Formats: sequence, C-alpha cells, structure tokens
Amino acid sequence: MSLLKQKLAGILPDQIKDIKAFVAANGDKKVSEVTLAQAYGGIRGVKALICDTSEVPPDKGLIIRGKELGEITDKLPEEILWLLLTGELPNKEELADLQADLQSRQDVPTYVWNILNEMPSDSHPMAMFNTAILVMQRESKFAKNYNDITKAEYWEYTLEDSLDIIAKLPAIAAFVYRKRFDKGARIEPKAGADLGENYAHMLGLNDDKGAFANLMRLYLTLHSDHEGGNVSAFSAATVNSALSDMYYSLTAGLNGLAGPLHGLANQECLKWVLETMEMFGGTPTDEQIEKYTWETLDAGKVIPGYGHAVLRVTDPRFTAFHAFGLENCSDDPVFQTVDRVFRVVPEVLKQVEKISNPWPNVDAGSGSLLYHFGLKEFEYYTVLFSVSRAIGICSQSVIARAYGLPITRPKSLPTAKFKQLVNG
Ligand code: HAX
Repeated sequence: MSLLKQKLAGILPDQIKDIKAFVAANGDKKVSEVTLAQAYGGIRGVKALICDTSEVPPDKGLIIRGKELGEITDKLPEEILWLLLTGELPNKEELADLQADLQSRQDVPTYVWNILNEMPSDSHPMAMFNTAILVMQRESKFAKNYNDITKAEYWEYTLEDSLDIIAKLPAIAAFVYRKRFDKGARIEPKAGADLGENYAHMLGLNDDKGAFANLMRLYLTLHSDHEGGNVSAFSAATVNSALSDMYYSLTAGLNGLAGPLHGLANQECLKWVLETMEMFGGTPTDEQIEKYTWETLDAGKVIPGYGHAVLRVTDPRFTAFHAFGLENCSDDPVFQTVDRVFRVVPEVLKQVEKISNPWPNVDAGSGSLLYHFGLKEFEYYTVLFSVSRAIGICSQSVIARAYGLPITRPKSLPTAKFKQLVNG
C-alpha cells in the first residue's frame, strides 16, 4: 500500500467519527439564511457546502489546509496534493513514495492518442482534453468494483482513479498542445521528473535554464484548489455525489472551467492585453489603458482577469505570478503591459458602482508569463489550469467519499412559488 493511502487510512476514521458526532449534536443549528436576491444571484454567499481541503476568505484569498498561499508557493504540485488530502505536507520519504506511485501510473492508453488524432483540427483544446479524460472512463477502478465494495471503501477506489488520472494529465495536456498547434510528434515523459518538470519537458518548449519548468510547478500549485463553491469544483462534486466515477466527475467540472467567466478568463485576459498593445503599437501608456478599459466596459464587456465572486482583495495567486514575472521577465513588454494594467484597471473599476471587486484574480497575469516562454497559443491556457485544478477536484472527491456525503439535491421552486413565499 502506498504511503499516501496508509496515511489516509490512518487519519480518516477519527475525522469521520468527529464529523458524525458534530452533526449528531448540532444538526438542527442554523448556519446560513437565503434571501431572494441570493436565490436569483447564483446562490452567492450561502454557506451550505463542505470543503475541508481549502478555503477562500474574501479578505485573504486562498488558504490550503490552514496554510496561506505565501507559505506554500515554493512547494511542488505533488506536495500540494498530499497537503490537500491529508492536511499536512509530506516528509521526504512520503513525497518520494507519492512521486514514484504517480510515475508508475503515467502511461496513457494508445486509444487516447488515436481519438485525439481523429478530432477536427479546429477543436478547442479544452474539448480535446476533456474528451481524452472521458474516453478513459473504461479504466475506472471505482466503476469496475462498484458492485463488490462497501461504502466505507469508496474513497480508496476514488483515490485510485484520482492518482491514475493526475499521473496521466501532463502527458495528455502536452499532446493536446503539440497536436492542436502543429508542434510535432509527441514527446515521451522524462524518467524521474516531477509533475511540473515533466509537463514542461513534454510541451517541448525551449527551457535552457529550467525557468519554464519552475513556472509549470508554480502554475500547477496555484490553480489546484479554490474551496468548494466555484463552478468547476461544485459541478464535479455534484456529479461525484451521484457516485459517478472520477472520469465522469472531473470532466463535468472541467467543462465548467472552460467557461469565459471561469477558467477561460485566462485566455481572454491575454487576448485583451495583446489587443491593447496592438492598438497602441507597443506597451501602452496609463492613459491609453484607461481609455481602452472604458471602451471595453462601454461595449458591455467584462475586463477579463479582474473581479471575483468571493475575493475582495488582490488575489494572492496573482501576487505570486506577478512576483515570478518580476524575477524572470521584468523586461518583457507583455509582462510590462500586464504590470501597468494592474496599476490602472482597478482604479477604473472602482468607479463602476455595481462591480464588487476591482482587483485582479488569478487569470490576470499568468498568460503573460506563458507568452514570455513561447507558449503563445492562448486558447490552450485553460488546459494548463485544468491539469492543476484536477488535483483539487480529485482531492475534494476522495474526501467527500470518505465522509460518505450523500447525493447533492438542493430544492428549486418556480418564480410563482417564490412570489408566494415573499408576499405571504
Ligand atoms: N469587468 C466588467 N464588469 C464586471 C467585472 C469586470 N471584470 N467584474 C464584475 N463585473 C460586473 C458583472 O458582470 C456584474 O454586471 P451585471 O450586474 O450587469 O451582470 C456586476 O459587475 C456585479 O458583479 P460582481 O458582483 O462584482 O461579480 P460576480 O460575482 O457576479 O462575478 C466574475 C464574478 C468573476 C464572474 C466577474 O467579476 C467577471 O466576469 N470577471 C471577469 C472574468 C474573469 O476574470 N473571470 C475569472 C474569475 C476567476 C476564476 O474563476 N478563474 O477561473
């Protein structure tokens, strides 16, 4: 048994006992109320979901298992996976064991390459990526064993599927890039490389100094989890609650990530930045950015990379990317434009009364860094986000199955009933 599985098998029983006792003693206590505006407003702010992997206080941003982002930006994605699942960072031996386990699962079935090769050449990279995951559903150990296992064992098979998937995603994602953008033949994984390093290697971009591999490690760490209510995590959790396996659940979540108000914002964001540069013939001045920001808003469009449903401060994930940019590509004109946009856009958005949060989110800056290292096809960026978000979605699903959470089923009402409720 892997050390990760041993560790979980050791800690989960007490956690489950504690939760059962907590709910039994306090099950009738009220934790949230719902207004009509919330019912018609995306259920914003209603506290009715459990997520023990991470939380997002509006005034701080992402905290993973009690650790603020600043404390863990130097950690490998594999360490973050261990942290999300167990609540602790792995020691050296545990990390090596997890890495070896993932490496033993990284071979992708040949039919995946064949199916991707047959997809229309203008398919969106996210459609290709999600197709590849879904087509592997036949490999699910949870689905294969479902009729022979007890509810108490669900988490183990969900963990098995999760590790199988996470191990394969860098190779699949890299293939999608090389195939979709005519970059040449598939590159085999590098023996002994960590997840981020291997992903960078298989994308095939020039990386003499290893800085791009560092960016990939940071990228996979920063996007991994963002509590339970965001579209990708919530969609995946809902599907998983029906005991659909990880292949079905993860693709459900990642299909949500492919929306422009969620993960696709990173492709939209760089597009917007490049548009300003093209319009003004290079890095624009503050005045030019301000003008283009107002033009975008007046055209009824959003400024991608700015605003957030929960956050009310600059996203610490943006801050981490920004710091990486300052260190690695401060003289790059695209990064300089992002830097300048960061100074100008919040001041404009603050003047628009309806906008709750004028500050940058995770998507505002990451594209400029990828662009700097030659990953210029911004339609691909949400795939990178997906490889990372899979780590959080899978972790949340393993824990949900361990807790034995039931099928998700909130209550909906027709507008006429809401009118009756409000008017008596
Ligand atoms: N530009 C223009 N208008 C914006 C805006 C922005 N960046 N952010 C919010 N608004 C508008 C909303 O569209 C909304 O307008 P309407 O009432 O006319 O529909 C109004 O301000 C109130 O919205 P809000 O309460 O501030 O924010 P929401 O919780 O409704 O939405 C969003 C949060 C992230 C969807 C929103 O800020 C947005 O569309 N931002 C741009 C897209 C983006 O960057 N998305 C990525 C978010 C992070 C993420 O999930 N990454 O995956």
